[in-house]
Amino acid sequence: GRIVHLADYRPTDFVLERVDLTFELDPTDTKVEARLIFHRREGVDASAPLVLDGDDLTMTSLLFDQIELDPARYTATPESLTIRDLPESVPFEITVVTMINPEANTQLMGLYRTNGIYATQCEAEGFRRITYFPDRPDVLAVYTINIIADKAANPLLLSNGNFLGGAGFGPDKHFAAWFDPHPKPSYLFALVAGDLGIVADTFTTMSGREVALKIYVEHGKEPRAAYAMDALKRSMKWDEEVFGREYDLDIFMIVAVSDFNMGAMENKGLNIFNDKYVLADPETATDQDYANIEAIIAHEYFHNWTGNRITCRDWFQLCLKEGLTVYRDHEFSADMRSRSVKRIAEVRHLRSEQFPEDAGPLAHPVRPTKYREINNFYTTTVYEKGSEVTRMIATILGRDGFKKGMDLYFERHDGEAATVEDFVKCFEDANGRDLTQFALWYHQAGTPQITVSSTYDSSAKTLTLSLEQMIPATPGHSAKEPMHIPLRFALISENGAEAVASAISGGEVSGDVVHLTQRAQAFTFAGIGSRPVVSLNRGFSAPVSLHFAQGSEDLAHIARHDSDLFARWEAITDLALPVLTGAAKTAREGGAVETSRAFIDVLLAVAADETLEPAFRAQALSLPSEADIARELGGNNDPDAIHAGRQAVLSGIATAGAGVFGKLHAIHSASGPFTPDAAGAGKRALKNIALSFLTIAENSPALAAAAFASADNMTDLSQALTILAHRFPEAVETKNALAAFETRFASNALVLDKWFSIQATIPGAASLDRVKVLMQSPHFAPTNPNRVRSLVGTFAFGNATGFNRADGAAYHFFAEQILAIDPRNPQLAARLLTALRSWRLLEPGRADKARAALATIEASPSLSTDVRDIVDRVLK
Ligand code: HT7
Ligand code: ZN
Repeated sequence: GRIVHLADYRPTDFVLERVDLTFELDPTDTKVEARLIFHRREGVDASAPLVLDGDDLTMTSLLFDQIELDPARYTATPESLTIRDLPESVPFEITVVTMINPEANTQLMGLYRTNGIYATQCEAEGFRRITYFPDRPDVLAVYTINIIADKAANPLLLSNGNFLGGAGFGPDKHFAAWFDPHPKPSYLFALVAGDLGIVADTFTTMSGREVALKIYVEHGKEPRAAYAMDALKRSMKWDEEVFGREYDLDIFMIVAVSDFNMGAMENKGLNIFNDKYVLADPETATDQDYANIEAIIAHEYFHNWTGNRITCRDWFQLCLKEGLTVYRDHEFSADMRSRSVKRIAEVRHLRSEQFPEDAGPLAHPVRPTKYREINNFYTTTVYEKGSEVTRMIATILGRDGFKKGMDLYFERHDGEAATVEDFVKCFEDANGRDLTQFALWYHQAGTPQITVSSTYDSSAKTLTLSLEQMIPATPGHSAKEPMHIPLRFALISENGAEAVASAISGGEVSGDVVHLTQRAQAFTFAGIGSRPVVSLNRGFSAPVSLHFAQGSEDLAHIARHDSDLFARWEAITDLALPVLTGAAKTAREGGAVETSRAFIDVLLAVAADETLEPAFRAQALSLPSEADIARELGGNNDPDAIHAGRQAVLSGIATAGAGVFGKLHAIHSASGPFTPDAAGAGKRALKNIALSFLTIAENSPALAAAAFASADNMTDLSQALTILAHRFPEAVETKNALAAFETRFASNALVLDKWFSIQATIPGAASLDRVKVLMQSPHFAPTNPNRVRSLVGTFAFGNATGFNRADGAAYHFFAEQILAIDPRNPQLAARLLTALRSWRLLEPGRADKARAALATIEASPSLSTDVRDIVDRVLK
């Protein structure tokens, strides 16, 4: 594929006025008739042809104003339809018929079949696999959809908008018509047909309109959609209360399907979901599943305003809808749950996924300027860093200023396809603030590195905070400008109180935010009676790495006293990292790891502190991951040593804290009936991490086996199984538990995904053979993305010692898998392949073997554009 550049953007030559589509559904021979009304845009040359996009299309008929078009006037290929000699100014109608084969569509883009259900996925460029079309997000039109299908097999015929009507159609068929009054781009088109169960409810909007809510799932699974429905109603209410946004159709539908490339899709009025993010009950869903469902239901619903009503001018603007909508779903979850605990989870995710992306060969700005395959830009940088950039706007402008900017954005751009510049301008105009420097966050890739030092002058009673920023070089961009970095801070005095300080020099300080805008700045604060401890980047106000040589006593002080729980967790992390990197080095040298008593004391004090919410204590006890340690070490990494060092630290904590963990486990084991809310989840998290430490201390599978036997919910059951499998892979208790789990959930593919993942992440070199055996399981299906991700994906992304086994065998296996998946589903293959993006951080032996595996992929003559794009960039 050729490279697309932002700089080449220009509007279409023809304006699309209306779209009428008629589908005659058939598993292998679906007929699509598209009637499109266009007119030439003012000022466009009268000789310019109409060029429509296609992908793998077969055209059987083409009419111009209802009359067959002379073949001399058009050129049709599977990839495009060009029509010449068109009217200079009057509107005209094109009627094009294409034939498509949903059954053969394994890419899951366009119209496909999954378990007997017809479903579509059109973002980003799937609509062109259905019919010839100006398939780009700045072409907005009103759609009418007619669906004709066999009645017995497809009692449901769904599309976007409001239902117009339906009737019988011949002896065995019926039809339905849908009309969506809101102009939309083609990527938001959706069609679903088939036989599904329905969960129905209603929502009354703030202006008193009643909206029908429907969630469609496989028959028999209706009870498992109750939580999703509840999350949907809460999302609708929250968007009214917090953003003033009301729903705008008579019906809102969600369809759950089992073959899906991503989490879900925000099609107007007809969201389509990976069933993993709809179905839940205590027996089959973990607390994490519940939290994910709540977040993704909200995310897709919120797109109705941020993405659908206001969409993107082009795909370079993807963060305009994604970053903003992630920010909105983060805020929603923070309001539904514990704000600090939610923030900790967000930052863990950002650091483990986005920071490595931003530091490696796939780094790109939040608003990229070129791409070869747009599917590869649905990245954690666009989504999560994009959300952090939105959050910083709110931090800089304050709650009210942010709200004013958002209101202006909705008012000014409703019904339009907008750009990042349009978005930023709304905040500037609504607040009278220049955000030019701030906007660099959209344009400069790389995680800013901030070096910090502080000096206290006891005679002048001043504190000086010196900050220096460095933005690392990223592919294609080495010289970077200093950015506007808003850092929340507090000065904490000896007794734990927050000192009131006034900034006297150095730059802008507004409230509790220091604005770092120059390469180096020193801020001085006056009126400080004794040396304070600096708590910086509270709440993770900026997505940066801080290099602050803070003594461990200061960190322990923050960990014990900061009123911001996020900052306390961060201080614990900062205490843990040197312990863990030190342990990895010691383990690599073959030495005996000793864990600092001071660190253990801080950790156990937090664990035992009954004034703190259980979910927070569980987070504090979940030490930085092996990937976090690898990132901190920064190169020449040996995953086995990192693992061994971390295990030794865990043992040290387990032994010293056995008493504390015993109590926590006992208290929270008797915590009453299951509720999926945050409070219940927090107690389970604390109990289960206590169980894992107790198991380490006792070095016996007995406790976990007992927990497995008595669990009354999937969180406890899967945690117990994980502890057994990861600690005692060969124990009879583990074998029995794995077999019992498999038998009990044999008919529930989503639960078996957990069974695959738990086994795929058993540490050590032997896991490769385990994964190979599991691929032969009757429960595994190489064509289903959830199965592939839970087994191959979890192994590659989540099993550092297994995937990086020293002989390189797992890289070789992985390359084979990528080459096998690619012809079927390029999007899935390309996404999995990013597991190798940080290969350069490995020690030379492993790095060479990883490079060789990448080279075999690169040498394949028939790669998809998706995989070719990733492998080329990762090797460059
Ligand atoms: N806007 C959607 C992103 C998306 C997608 C979803 C499913 C399959 C393929 C896809 N390509 C892009 C999901 C979202 O961010 O809400
Ligand atoms: Zn989204």
